[in-house]
Amino acid sequence: RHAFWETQPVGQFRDIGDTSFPEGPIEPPTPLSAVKQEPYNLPALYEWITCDMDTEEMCTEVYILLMNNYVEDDENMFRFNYSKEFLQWALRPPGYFKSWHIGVRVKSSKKLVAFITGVPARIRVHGDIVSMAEVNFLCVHKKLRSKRLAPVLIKEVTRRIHLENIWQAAYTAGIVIPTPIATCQYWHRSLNPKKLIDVGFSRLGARMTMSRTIKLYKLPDSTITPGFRKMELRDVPAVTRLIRGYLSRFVVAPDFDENDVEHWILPTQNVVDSYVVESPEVHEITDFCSFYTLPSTILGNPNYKTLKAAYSYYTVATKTPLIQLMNDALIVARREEYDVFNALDVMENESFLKELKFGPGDGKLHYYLYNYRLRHPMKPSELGLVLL
Ligand code: MYA
Ligand code: JJ1
Repeated sequence: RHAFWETQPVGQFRDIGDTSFPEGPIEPPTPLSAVKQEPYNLPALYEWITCDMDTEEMCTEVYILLMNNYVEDDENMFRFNYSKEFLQWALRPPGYFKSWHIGVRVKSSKKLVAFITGVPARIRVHGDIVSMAEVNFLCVHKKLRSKRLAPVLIKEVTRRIHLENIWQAAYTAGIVIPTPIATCQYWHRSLNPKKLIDVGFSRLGARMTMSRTIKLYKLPDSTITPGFRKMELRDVPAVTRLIRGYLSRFVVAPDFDENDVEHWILPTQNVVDSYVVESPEVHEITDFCSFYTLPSTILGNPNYKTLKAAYSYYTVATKTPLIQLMNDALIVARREEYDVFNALDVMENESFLKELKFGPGDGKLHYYLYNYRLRHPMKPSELGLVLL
């Protein structure tokens, strides 16, 4: 069934429910000297490259490969269109390794035809903080599909991660492989319902007219929470305290320090947006919310080229009601001309989705760990991790 995944140190379907396995690493680390020193073999026409994401040229090549070949919905109507600025942000967090940004070129033409990346992260699983790689942006050009190139890419990124003495990884996918630690549901909140309906992202509900639908999703022009403002560099210590406290409740969550928060949460134009609530009385940061920007190309629509989507990222409410905080996030996203606000049912998100008029999408997102076994699969609400 899974000729490749059955050979890998991941939970196997046949072992589900078997409580005789201990939680933790599936295989122990090997000495670094025992890690294969040369890259895996590629078919003869192709060659490995390490992508220097500092250069505009390399970023552009990766951007174009992904723009034309990355993830689509099940009816091939939309394709993720990560921006260059987003890729630079996602791939260069504190302590990143250039060697984990891996491309495959055609030797003769130098055309980039495949890609895979890792970035380092500390992830807590129950009480243990584990050094991991987050693996993302696995992509094989449409013309080279089903030739078993993906397993070679995965083995090569694994080898390069092992060379940095890291033995675990976290990743997500829209498909089911051995074996999800959690399966999450995508939810969508229309901000620009007319466009969403025109492009086939959503449908007019039963007994609904366009004007009733527009009214249903209408939002106020200004946010409601007093002291709600964009996050600034000076907020990093307070936001770090809030997020660390909050994420400690979940079974699997990142272990963010101030450097991580500065990179991952502090606003970056057109990439990630964050807002804090500064209590007007005592100038204390009591809450924050964040979302990242990931447009999708609309495939084959004569009138519209892209769908501008915001994705709920990390949110912590200690004083403001979570529903009110997220409603303010919707208000700023609408004001900044996002068409839709997306969220997964992770963390406490279920508590606001229905009330704020999100509806379930047709997509699921499965979460995975490499070389780490969990005794029980998790509910989405036990997951404190959002991958990009
Ligand atoms: S998820 C996003 C993945 N990208 C896309 O969906 C973009 C569009 N699709 C493509 O580019 C291709 O279809 C891809 C597969 C490249 C996905 N995760 O080469 P093949 C297995 C893991 O003939 P292709 C993301 O980026 C498949 O089950 N495995 O197939 C996170 C089969 O194995 P098996 C996948 O369609 C990535 C084999 O590959 C995925 O031409 C995390 C078939 O290979 C998938 N998304 O190419 C990667 N899709 O026979 C794992 C297919 O066993 C990281 N396959 O079923 C693991 C941790 C590594 C680091 C460890 C460090 C310690
Ligand atoms: O965006 C998604 N689905 C949309 C569009 C569906 C188009 C036809 N297939 C959707 N729209 C309904 C919205 C509606 C708004 C009003 C309220 C009710 C709902 O459902 C889906 C997620 O739902 N996205 C995808 O399928 C994209 C791929 C998801 C897997 C991602 C893998 C990520 C890789 C990680 O590295």
